[in-house]
Amino acid sequence: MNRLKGKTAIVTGATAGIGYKTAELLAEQGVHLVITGRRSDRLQEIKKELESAFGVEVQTAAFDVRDADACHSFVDSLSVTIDILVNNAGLAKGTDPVFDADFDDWNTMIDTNVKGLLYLSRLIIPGMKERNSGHIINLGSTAGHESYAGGVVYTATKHAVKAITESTKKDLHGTDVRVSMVSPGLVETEFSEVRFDGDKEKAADVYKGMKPLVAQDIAEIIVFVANRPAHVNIMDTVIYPTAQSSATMVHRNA
Ligand code: NDP
Ligand code: 8X3
Repeated sequence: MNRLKGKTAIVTGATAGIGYKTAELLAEQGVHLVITGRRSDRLQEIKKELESAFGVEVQTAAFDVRDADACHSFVDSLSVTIDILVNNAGLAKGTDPVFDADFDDWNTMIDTNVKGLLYLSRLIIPGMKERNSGHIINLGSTAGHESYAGGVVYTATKHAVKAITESTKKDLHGTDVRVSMVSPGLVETEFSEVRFDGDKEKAADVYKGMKPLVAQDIAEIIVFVANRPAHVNIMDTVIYPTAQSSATMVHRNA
């Protein structure tokens, strides 16, 4: 049953990867969209593509979620009521150990994955609470359930997303606003290229000899989570590729 048709969702980080596929699959269900990211040309292309393929309304907003003023202006400028917020924008930077890592990389991850997600939650939830209706879906990670060497701050940010999701649910206790998290393992998107500053070879090595998840796998789960009946709140879903059993256990063909 499609319970999503006619609703409106914000998808942050919709210019690539999981966010882009989520926007597409939501549009396929008849959900109107507000898509965000920093690349305005990509947002315009995706708007045209989804509007013509699915006949939904797609608004775009190019801004950096690390910028609190930009988040305020974005939310102030919204002309539609938001039913679903998919807090997807996020990234990893580097795999250096704690004693050797770059402060800028740490700040980028914390400011994007934690503070950006918090800013948008803080600004969107009051309307949902007032209407006693809405759904926040945060992108966590298996890195929010398990720490690994070389991921000191990335894993910390995703552990933070888990804590934020659980606290947000409790802050909204007694309302009909739902709060969920989706926690994937290895998904082949632009993620590793961003992590390794555009080094395509290093990025490809992450998925070498194994079949990783693809954005569609996760987008389907986000749509499933969003499409549950109003009395069902999925708190978290942990999704590994079959070839992965933990951060370090990845079965690869020789
Ligand atoms: P991609 O790199 O493919 O996409 C990331 C998206 O986030 C892009 O649309 C990018 O848009 C946006 N983004 C990044 N930084 C900012 C910013 N400062 N302001 C606004 N938008 C931003 O990665 P994925 O699709 O893989 O990642 C999406 C989410 O899923 C992230 O939160 C990630 O941590 C999480 N995740 C990913 C996994 C994976 O293995 N790929 C596994 C588990 C979780 P733009 O560049 O246009 O700003
Ligand atoms: C992304 C998955 O294993 O690179 O969240 O941390 S991992």
